[in-house]
Amino acid sequence: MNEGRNESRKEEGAAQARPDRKRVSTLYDGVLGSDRAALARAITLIESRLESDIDDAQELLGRLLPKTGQALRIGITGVPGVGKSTFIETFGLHLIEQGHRVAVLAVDPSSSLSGGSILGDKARMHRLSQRSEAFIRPSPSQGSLGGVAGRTRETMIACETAGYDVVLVETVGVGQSETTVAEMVDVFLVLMLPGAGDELQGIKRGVLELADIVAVNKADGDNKARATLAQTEYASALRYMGLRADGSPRTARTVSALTGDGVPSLWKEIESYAQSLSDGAFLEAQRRRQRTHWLRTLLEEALLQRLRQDPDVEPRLAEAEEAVAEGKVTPLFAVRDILRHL
Ligand SMILES: Nc1nc2c(ncn2[C@@H]2O[C@H](COP(=O)(O)OP(=O)(O)O)[C@@H](O)[C@H]2O)c(=O)[nH]1
Ligand SMILES: [Mg+2]
Repeated sequence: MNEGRNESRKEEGAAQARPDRKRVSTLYDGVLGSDRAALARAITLIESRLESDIDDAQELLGRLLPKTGQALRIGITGVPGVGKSTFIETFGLHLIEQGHRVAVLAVDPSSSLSGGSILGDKARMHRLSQRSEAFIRPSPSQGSLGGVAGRTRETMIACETAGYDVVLVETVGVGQSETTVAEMVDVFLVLMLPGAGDELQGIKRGVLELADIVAVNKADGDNKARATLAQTEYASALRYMGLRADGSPRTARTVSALTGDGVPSLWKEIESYAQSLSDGAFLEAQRRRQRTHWLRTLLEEALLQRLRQDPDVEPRLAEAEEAVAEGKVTPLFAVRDILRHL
């Protein structure tokens, strides 16, 4: 494999030799040494689309990969305003109290659209961001990475090897992002607002199907009773949504990100679920399946890209479209013809 890469590099001519081993080694040592600045630079490299960076990033990830797998990966989703940022602050601080180191990654296509939301998030996670045991990486700017989650999986690898033993991946329930995130974490937590009646409708059912745990947030003050009612409704809805990876039922509970009520017991549940996953070898099975899924996703993306960039394909595609439109050939025939030339 490496030889193949060397060959293609030779063809590129006299540019800087890739991978740049010195740069990669410096980043590797920094990340393994839990140097935050090095971790941040490593992630920037991983997210880069510059051709010259991609080889270095792959080299770095290849070296880091064998050192991963120890962290617990938790996905957190919910509609804007449900309290994700507030929850992550409270939850993250609780985890640190318990002796953990926490990385927070955001897959949030909406926050890059409105600067306001990023500023709000910063304020809401202020105390967490001040802690040396926490590392918070805001979402990369939109469209810079391709795909819903861009390089979040790879970023997770870097965070784990830097010693963060709990990785929180935050996403907004928009489009496909929650499915993508559910495919890269061990435990998927869905935050809901009090007032289940309205929420059980529409697209949120789909989100519910991904949930290992539903937490109705804002269970404080006047909202408490409504939150408890919502919890009961979610609990009964979850009964029809199959079992978790270890065969246990999905659960619903209430929390208050504001007061911290319910946060310690939620963490206890996550811990015991994670324990059950690894005791029964379900964790490794799930991760194996997720890695395979990721391979296929990347392969599909890469194939599509090759198809779009292939200079032979474009004229053929135009011809094929014409022929298919006129009913001269079947679409299937045209597809096979194009693929033969790829
Ligand atoms: N009463 C109450 N308000 C909350 C709670 N969690 C978040 N909020 C408020 O809900 C609003 C949205 O919270 P935020 O964390 O930014 O939500 P996000 O958009 O999901 O990240 C803010 O005004 C928070 O102060 C909670 O547990 N109880
Ligand atoms: Mg937020």
